[in-house]
Amino acid sequence: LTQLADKRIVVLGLGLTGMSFVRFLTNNGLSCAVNDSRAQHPAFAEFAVNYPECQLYIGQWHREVIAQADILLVSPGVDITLPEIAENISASAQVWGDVELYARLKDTACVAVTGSNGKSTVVNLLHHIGQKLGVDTQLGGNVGVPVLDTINESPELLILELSSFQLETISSLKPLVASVLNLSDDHLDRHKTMAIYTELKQRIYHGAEFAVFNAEDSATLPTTDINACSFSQSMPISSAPAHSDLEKHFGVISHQGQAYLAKGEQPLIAAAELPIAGLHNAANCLAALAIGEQLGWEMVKMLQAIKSYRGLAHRCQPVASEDGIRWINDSKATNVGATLAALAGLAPSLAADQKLYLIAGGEGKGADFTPLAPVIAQHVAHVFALGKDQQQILALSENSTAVDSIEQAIAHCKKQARAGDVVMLSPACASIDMFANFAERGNAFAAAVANVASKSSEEL
Ligand code: UMA
Ligand code: ADP
Repeated sequence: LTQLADKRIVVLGLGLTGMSFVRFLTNNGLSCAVNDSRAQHPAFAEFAVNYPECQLYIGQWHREVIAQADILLVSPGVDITLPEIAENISASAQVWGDVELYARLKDTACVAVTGSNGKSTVVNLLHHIGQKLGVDTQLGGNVGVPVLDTINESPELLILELSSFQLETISSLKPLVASVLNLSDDHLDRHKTMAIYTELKQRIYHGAEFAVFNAEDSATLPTTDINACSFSQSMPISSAPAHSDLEKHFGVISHQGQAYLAKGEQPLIAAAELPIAGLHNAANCLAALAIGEQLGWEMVKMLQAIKSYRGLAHRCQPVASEDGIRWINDSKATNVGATLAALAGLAPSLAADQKLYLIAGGEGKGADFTPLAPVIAQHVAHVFALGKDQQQILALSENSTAVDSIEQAIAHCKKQARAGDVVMLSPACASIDMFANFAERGNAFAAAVANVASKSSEEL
């Protein structure tokens, strides 16, 4: 804590992370100034009552407040490259995110996982496996648990989900194992280019003892010299990937006429036995197994534990209904890569006469949607487009219709779809133009399905 004593500390952003900074500082007898660029929020009044020792500046980024900071503690959603922030940071100031501050204060054994998609699934799966094996694991980071809120606990292993936003302000973390699962276009409205986004994701390997990377995604290969092993979801992997060799490679092989997850040539578990469907989830399981093995976890026990994992809500999650239509909530698909994975994962389960309807659109974050066009042409009967970037979604297919709401999209789908068909919400976009978050969007989908499920097409 000597690093913080007698320093002028400024916290940027008053969301989950900002509040965790303030709680941590005040619990340790330190005060701070907080700057949030929103003009108003119910949290502000509450803050003034609960933390009278901290000053709150709102409505804009306050040049003089930022300029005075010896230590700037930054929330991940705050873009420190904005001129009104960057130009005012003193040359001698330290700029830390919450994970950086945690790593400077405590050296809890940890693993760190990033990637454009699959992070939450992999960290939750690792946590599940760890618990089944009797390891005292704890989740933290982008998964929704600010790490400073866990600083008084001492788990055997901290399992961190890290976003590119968080990696931007991390330099002291030393994970036992670090992994970049995959890289596709996301958050380019903030990071501007894929090169910058990739460089930020690669930072997870700095300071790590071991890397687990995706052999089918060259941008995930560590650019630093580090011991590593790889995983991949398609078979066969023809040549040993760099940094690794086939014996250490976690992939999918054909065994007794079935697809099996395997380590090298050694079959581990039939893909059909996995509790979460789709090839992308096979990749997530392989990544978790590779990470777990590196931690010294016993393979047989891990395979047993995987079977009792239940997937997370809003990720290719079936919504119960009695009308025979397969309604699927993939609201967490907030970028193009996730929707591509969901379509590719679902398509093999469709019979020739079964149709797939897609509901997509929202805040596109500056993404290039065109990779979706050929996949939609191949697998999707009709697209219903909504939200801020609706026009870009409509442009992907001639078989598309603009809708104003999820409810309207579902009413259209209910009229067109027959028993056995699939209707999937997989937006390829963030939800913030229409909803508080992806969970609220997924819940709206499930509620609308429940509402129309019992109605006949004529009643709609
Ligand atoms: N703020 C401003 N001006 C800005 C941006 C933000 O004043 O320009 C303020 C806002 O008032 C906001 C506050 O800063 O309420 C804090 O915002 P934040 O956006 O950093 O959000 P937190 O509530 O601290 O939550 C963050 C992560 N959010 C983001 O990175 C956007 C959460 O990930 C994470 O779970 C949490 O820290 C704990 O680590 C969410 C997320 O959407 C799930 N992550 C992105 C993703 O997964 O794609 C990266
Ligand atoms: P993240 O935490 O990185 O957003 P999630 O596990 O929450 O990842 O999954 C987000 C979305 O990405 C879901 O819609 C899911 O279907 C899709 N997805 C999950 N794993 C992968 C993967 N390995 N590759 C591509 N898409 C994936």
